Amino acid sequence: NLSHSPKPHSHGDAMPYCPKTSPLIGGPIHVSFPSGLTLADVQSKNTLVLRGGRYRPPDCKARHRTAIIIPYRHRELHLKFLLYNMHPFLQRQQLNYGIYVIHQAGDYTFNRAKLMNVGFREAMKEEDWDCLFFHDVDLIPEDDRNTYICDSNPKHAAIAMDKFGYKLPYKMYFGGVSALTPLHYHKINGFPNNYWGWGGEDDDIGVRVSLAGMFISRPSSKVGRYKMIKHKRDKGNDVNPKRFNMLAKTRQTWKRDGMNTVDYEVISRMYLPLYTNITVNIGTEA
Ligand code: UD2
Ligand code: MN
Repeated sequence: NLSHSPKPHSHGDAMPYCPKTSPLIGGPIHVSFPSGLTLADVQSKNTLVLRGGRYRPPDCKARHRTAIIIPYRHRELHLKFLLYNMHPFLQRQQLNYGIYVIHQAGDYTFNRAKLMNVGFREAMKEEDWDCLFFHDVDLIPEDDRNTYICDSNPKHAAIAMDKFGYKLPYKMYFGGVSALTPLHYHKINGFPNNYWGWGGEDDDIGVRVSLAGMFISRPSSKVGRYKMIKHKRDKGNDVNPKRFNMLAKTRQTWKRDGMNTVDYEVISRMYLPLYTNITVNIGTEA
C-alpha cells in the first residue's frame, strides 16, 4: 500500500526526538491547592491536552509513552487537585502520556489492586504504552526530577511521603505510586484480585516482584517526594482483616490469581477533556 494518509496525531518524520533530559524540568515543586479551583480552570491551563487526557509534546518526538492508572471512587476534590498538578508536571517531562481513572461502580467494598488490573488491560488496548504508573489519587509529586518513566526493574516511586515524615516506612513497601513496564506486569501476573478493603495489596505486589526474580527500584528520597492530601478512611474501604493471612500465602497464590483471572465488566468509557474515565463493575468478594 503506497498511500500514506497520516495517522491521527502523527507528526511526520521530520520531528526530532526530544532531548534525553527535558530542558523544561526544574527541581522541587511548590505544590498548591487553590480554593475555588474548577475542572474548567484546569482545562484552560492545559490547552494542549487532548480528549481523554492524552498529550504529546508539540515540537519533538517523545521518547517515552506513559499511562497513569488511578484507582478511584468518590474523590472528586482529590482528582481535581491531582489533575491540576499532574498535567503540567508530565508536560514538563516531554512525555507522550495518558491519564486513566478507573472508577469502581457501586457501593461494594473497594478493591484498589483489581482496579489496577482493569486499568492495565484497558489502557493497553488503546496504545502500546511502554510504562504504566499505578497512582493513588491523593498523592502529588513534589519534585520535577521524579521522572515518570520505567526502570529495568519495577519502580516504587513514592519513597518519601509527608505522611511518613518523608521516610520509607519499611524496605518492602510498595504503596502509593509504582511504575511497571508491560513485561514486568506480565512477569508478576499483574496485581492480586482478591484484596477487598484497605491494606495488604501493596505488600502482595512487592512480594510478587521478588517472587518473579526482580528487584524494587526507587528514585532517591530527595526526588521521590509526595504530598498526600489529608483524608479520612473512606466509607466502603474498611481495613481488610484477612490481609495478613493472605499475605502469608502469596507464594502459593500469585500464579493463579492476577491478570490471568481478572474478570470485570466495563460499564462506560468516557473520553473527558482531562482524563479517560472507565467505570467498571468488578463484582464482589467470592
Ligand atoms: C495507603 C497506600 C495505598 C494503598 C492503601 C491500602 C499510601 C500513600 N498509600 O493509602 O497505595 O496501599 O494504603 O489499600 O500509603 N480510593 C478511592 N476511593 C475510595 C477508597 C480508595 O478512590 O473510596 C483510591 C484512591 O486512589 C486512594 C487509594 O485508593 O488514594 C488508596 O486508598 P486510601 O488513600 O484511602 O489509603 P491510604 O492513604 O491509607
Ligand atoms: Mn491516601
